[in-house]
Amino acid sequence: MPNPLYDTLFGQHLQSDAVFLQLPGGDAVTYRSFLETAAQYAGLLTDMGLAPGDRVAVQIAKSTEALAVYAACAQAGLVFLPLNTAYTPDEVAYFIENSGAGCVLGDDSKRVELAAIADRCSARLDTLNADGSGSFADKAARFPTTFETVHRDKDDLAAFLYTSGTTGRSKGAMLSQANLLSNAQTLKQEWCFTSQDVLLHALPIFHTHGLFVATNVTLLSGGRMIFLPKFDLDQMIAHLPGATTMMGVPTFYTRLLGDARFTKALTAHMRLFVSGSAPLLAETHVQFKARTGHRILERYGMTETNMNTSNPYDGERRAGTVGLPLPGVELKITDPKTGAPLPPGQIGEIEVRGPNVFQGYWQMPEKTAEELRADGFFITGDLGVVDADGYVTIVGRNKDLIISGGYNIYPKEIELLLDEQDGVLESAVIGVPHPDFGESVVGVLVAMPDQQPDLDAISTAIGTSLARFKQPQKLVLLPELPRNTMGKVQKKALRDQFATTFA
Ligand code: MCA
Ligand code: AMP
Repeated sequence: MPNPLYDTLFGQHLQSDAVFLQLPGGDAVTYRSFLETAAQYAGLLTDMGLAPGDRVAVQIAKSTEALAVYAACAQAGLVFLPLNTAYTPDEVAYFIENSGAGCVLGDDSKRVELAAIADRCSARLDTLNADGSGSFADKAARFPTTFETVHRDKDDLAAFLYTSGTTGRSKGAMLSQANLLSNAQTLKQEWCFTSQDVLLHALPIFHTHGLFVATNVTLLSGGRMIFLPKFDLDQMIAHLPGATTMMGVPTFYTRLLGDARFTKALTAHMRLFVSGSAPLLAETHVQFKARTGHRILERYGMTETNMNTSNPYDGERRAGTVGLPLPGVELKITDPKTGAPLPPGQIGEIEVRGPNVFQGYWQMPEKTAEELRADGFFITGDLGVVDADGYVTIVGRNKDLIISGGYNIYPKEIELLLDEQDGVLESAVIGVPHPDFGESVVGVLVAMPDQQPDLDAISTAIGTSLARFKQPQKLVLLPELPRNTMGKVQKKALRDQFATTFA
């Protein structure tokens, strides 16, 4: 039965004995064996009573099996909802509750906490560990290695990815089959991927970059991935000779450049290096070219839109720009106050429209209406400018967002927790330059009158509710927060004051 996402990305490889995943220990997983595992998972998920459109929340370490859950959801018509493995139980509870997930898959080490959440939300819980063991794998082993693909339409939902908000809680971005497929097809074409490609994959697979960009493009091309559990410098250096392409966040590139083993000879055979998720400094682009002879191809995207722009494969890759709108993507720069289009050369808010743009936020029609215009343009919250040749440069953000090592951090979420701590009157959370992560988090606190908040105790206290990467690397006390005449906290002044904290 037709199911565009499954058929196009996965189904075409059902009989293929080509290698899909090359694991660091030396094992190789063929397309056929990967899809047999996925079919068993699809059989089990369906047998558990999950029906097309139901959500499957997954907080498991990067592994062949974790990726097979994605394929299984596509085949069974379920909505895949991957979660950062760094999220604390408090954070996970919200996603499960908000999405109404019918099933939760987690690591055995988190079983107790997840069981309490699943119980409360009437969701089924099973475990799946990085080594492929767990109750889910045990049960799935009894299911056939073939599964009759569930009929789905291109406009049916395929995945939810949660993205934080400037105010309030995280929002579930609803992505349809067509959203994912159209972008994968465009990127394969634009970046010239073929079945001969071997992608060095060290990104997490719970976000757009590692899952929908890197993995979907490889699947569509029938290529192979060297599938590393995470970014590790020694592993990257060891596996680069076997790769043809690599995708990473800027931290990957600065870390590689910081290692003397990363040489022109090591990368001479490479076809393409892609960077995104956070700004790549022009300086990094230039250093990379000088060291390796390669020009990193920078592109720009979002959870809600997948990829919007890309520097050209053939043609000039301009340092400091995110390139040109991808085919099929309309991009305009608008006045943030009025929404009126601005001419080339003027800075404004970036808006995009195209088959890549998501379907809205799950059960949040007001939030959706605030960011997705009735005419289909999505207001990105990024500030940019388009030059005479059509190249887009991102010059800042109209949203209060910190990007650390490619992970998004919304200050409001941290400020709400800091404000609750003993002796704290108010707080402001800012991102300041960091040599490794690009930006890092500083929490600025104001004490209640005659109180002396214990900064170490506060760090520990917020640590139980916030993923490690969101926790401020530094907390400081100020007598008061700088405010403008309207009483609004001047975060720019704070960013300037603390700019050299991690220099
Ligand atoms: C780890 N830590 C971090 C981060 N990652 N802190 C701040 N920001 C981070 N990104 C913490 C760890 O918990 C640890 O804490 C300490 O920093 C040192 O860890 P380290 O070993 O250095 O980190 P790592 O494991 O090497 O990870 C760094 C990383 C990783 C490789 C940059 O964060 C990563 O893979 N980032 C990619 C994120 C990504 O895929 N983003 C795409 C989003 P402690 O030692 O104190 O416990 S999709 C997106 O943005 C859009 C759609 C797009 O355009 O792609
Ligand atoms: P996310 O919410 O994780 O999808 O992050 C999307 C945000 O990451 C965008 O709105 C941008 O602010 C930022 N981003 C992604 N790619 C780039 C890039 N190449 N340069 C600058 N910022 C980027």
